[in-house]
Amino acid sequence: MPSYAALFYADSHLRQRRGDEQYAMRQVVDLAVKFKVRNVVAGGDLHDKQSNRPGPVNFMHREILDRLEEAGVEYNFIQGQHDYDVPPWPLGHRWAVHVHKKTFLVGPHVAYGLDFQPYGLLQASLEAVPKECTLLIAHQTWGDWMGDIASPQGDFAQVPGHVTHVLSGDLHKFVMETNRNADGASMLTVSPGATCKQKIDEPDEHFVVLVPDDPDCGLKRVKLKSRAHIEWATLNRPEDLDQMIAEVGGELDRAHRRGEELGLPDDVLRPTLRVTYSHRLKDAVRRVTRAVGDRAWLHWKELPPEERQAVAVAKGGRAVTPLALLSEVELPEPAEEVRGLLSRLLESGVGFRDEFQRWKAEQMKD
Ligand SMILES: [Mn+2]
Repeated sequence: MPSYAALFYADSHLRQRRGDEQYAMRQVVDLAVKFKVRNVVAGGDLHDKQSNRPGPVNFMHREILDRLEEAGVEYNFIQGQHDYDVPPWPLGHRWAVHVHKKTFLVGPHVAYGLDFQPYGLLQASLEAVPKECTLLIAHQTWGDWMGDIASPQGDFAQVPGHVTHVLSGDLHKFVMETNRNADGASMLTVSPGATCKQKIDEPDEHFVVLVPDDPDCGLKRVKLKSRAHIEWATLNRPEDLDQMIAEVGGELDRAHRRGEELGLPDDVLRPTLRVTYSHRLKDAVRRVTRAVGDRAWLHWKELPPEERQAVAVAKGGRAVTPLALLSEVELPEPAEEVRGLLSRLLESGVGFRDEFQRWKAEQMKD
């Protein structure tokens, strides 16, 4: 078995919720110790918010960073859009090292870290990556991947030619593929995905990535254990609902048993169950809630009448994004002005508050 120099994870979104985020971070430390890595590298959106509750911050410092310090495993991090703050949250612990615009060693690589960069600043920051760096640690929506917001800040073709590897947070989905850098050379681009589901429709499986000491060995992904998710087939007709009421108990028993076999802790044992149902089934929520009781976290998705569903169909293979859909929806009058404002806000992504202030200032002038 090759030896591993570093463990990379991203998008842990620590917060006080059902315990999934905390369970994932405990596994990150366990794996770092098990694989005897020299450093854990964290790819942004580590806390869920810029302003956090004391619980998750205490957990991160008193449990995760204390344990890494005791084990002598370095902790190098960058920030994403969600947790971005000055000074960064993890710096409340003496062991954490903020690697934004710094070089540091990750196995055979000289790595370079970049906090989330808005469009424009990213291009300038990429040009400034020192020549000796072969690994970029980032947190961006890349055009090549499109991310979960449809306004990428850059493309892999803008990454300098000396970079051979990019490890990036933000996508909330595992991807490991080859792309071309600015020199047209092959570059391995990796997104580990989030450490647990942040939204109900995100992937069920979650990973961290190990970087080997030997440059000739490949990167290795390791699966984290996660809460089970059950996606129930759409309830269209009353018979579908009757069948679900008859079968859901057995399905939940099986999920519970599998979770116990995996060794999931008590607070991660209860599965999530998403029920998609037609608006015509007026008693679906009441009957399913009664049948499930407290054995699952229920998530609902009511399907609107068919004529309204048509809006979600992509035109000519175009990606379905909020921005793309804006031309399809009916807006209150004055529709053109509303559409203009909405598209500006959607395009500005996380900067929407500033964009709104600019829009407001322009209105005052007029
Ligand atoms: Mn995120």
